Amino acid sequence: MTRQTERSPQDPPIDGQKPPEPGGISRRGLLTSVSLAGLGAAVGASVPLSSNPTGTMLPSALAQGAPTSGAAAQPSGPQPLDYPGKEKGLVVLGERPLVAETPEHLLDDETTPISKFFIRNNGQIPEPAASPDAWKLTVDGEVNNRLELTLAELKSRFQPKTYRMVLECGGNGRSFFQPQARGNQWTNGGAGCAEWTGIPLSEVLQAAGLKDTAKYTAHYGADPHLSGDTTKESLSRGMPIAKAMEPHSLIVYQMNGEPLPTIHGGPLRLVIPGWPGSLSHKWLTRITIRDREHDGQGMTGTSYRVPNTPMVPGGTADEKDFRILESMPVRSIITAPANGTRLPAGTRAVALRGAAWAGDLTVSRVDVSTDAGQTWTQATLAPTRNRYDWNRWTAAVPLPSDGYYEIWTRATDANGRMQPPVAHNWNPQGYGGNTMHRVAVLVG
Ligand SMILES: Nc1nc2c(c(=O)[nH]1)N[C@H]1C(S)=C(S)[C@@H](COP(=O)(O)O)O[C@H]1N2
Ligand SMILES: [Mo]
Repeated sequence: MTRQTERSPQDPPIDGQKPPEPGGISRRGLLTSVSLAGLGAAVGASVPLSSNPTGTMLPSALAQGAPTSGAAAQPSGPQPLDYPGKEKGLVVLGERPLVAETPEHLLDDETTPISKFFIRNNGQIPEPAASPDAWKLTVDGEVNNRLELTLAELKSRFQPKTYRMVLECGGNGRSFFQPQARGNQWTNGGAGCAEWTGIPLSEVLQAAGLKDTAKYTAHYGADPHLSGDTTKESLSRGMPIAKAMEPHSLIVYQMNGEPLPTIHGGPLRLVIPGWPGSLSHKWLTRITIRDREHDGQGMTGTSYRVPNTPMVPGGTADEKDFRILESMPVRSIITAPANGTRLPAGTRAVALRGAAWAGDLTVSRVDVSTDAGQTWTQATLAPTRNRYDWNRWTAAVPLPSDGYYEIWTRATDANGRMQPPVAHNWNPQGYGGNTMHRVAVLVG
């Protein structure tokens, strides 16, 4: 199949515009009547800093043109989300299918509330299930006992587990690739860390009895294809049996203690932590066990795949030389202060908060810099609850004078691999973009 699962033809055209900075300047009441002529045109009452400083090596304030006539000049690019139960601060990256990301400063909670959790669809959003407990899941293929379980049976037959775990879109960080890669232009907001309650997939597969020939899963859900064509899947990915059997791979029916909302795949979804979010199939109806790698929608071509041999950025891909993206790369974000924050004149230090995670790996350290990486300060990592939880981190950095600063963060994973300053290993659909996160602040 050639359809690109991280960008469908129905997506609005990418025009390179970045969302307006929804940051907390005016909300913080620090900047209600101050002129900011020296930094260019203002976006509303915010300091006119790029909401996406990492997209370029230019200083944040110069990284992109800001609208020239204040708050009324809405950029033609992504818009604030207006969706029931969701914060308006989420940013729409695509309307059909609906895709919205969470600006980094809205990921400041220990556990991401449902209202702030990013949304990624490849197809239509199904109607809410009339009676969730009657939802049916079929497990078939290379198994000894084909299972057909209702959600009620699933709950009564197996012991539930609750884990707080990061769910991250495979394309998170894509917007930092140059030239632009195909797909939704995620900054760092295609990720969140929620408490997921469900049944370990391993227990259900054990109950089904895996045959010796069982190699790979294939996932199917109830979301209709965007075109309405019932012979097409919106998405159908799969994983090696070993990943499916990991204790943290769950069939989930609760999010943050609430019944799983429809927009997040309710009543039933997979959560396969550490690997691209596309494995965490929503509105899950069937898992077929295969004797070979899956070839469904999103498994082939350059979808969720990265090149073995480094490509010329923007060049032609040799799809034969691509491998399936498995564990996601290490990433850290600054969740406070928000990009574009203005601090009172004379402020001489700023407390930072953030989060870091590393796919299947743990995070070994997080460092922050206020001088474009010339010097670094090590952040303090809070403990995680399990290997797929994120590390919250804190740090304090001095601000020697008034003026403009960029704060950079970089995390290093347990294998010693650190986030790069620029997106590395360009590929047509922009996977693995894990550049250091940068926020700009203005003192005085
Ligand atoms: N059935 C179905 N499941 C799906 C998708 C989809 O389009 N259809 N999108 C996947 C992708 S690409 C991601 S990143 C996650 C996003 O989950 P969320 O919308 O709950 O944040 O769901 C995955 N599960
Ligand atoms: Mo995704």
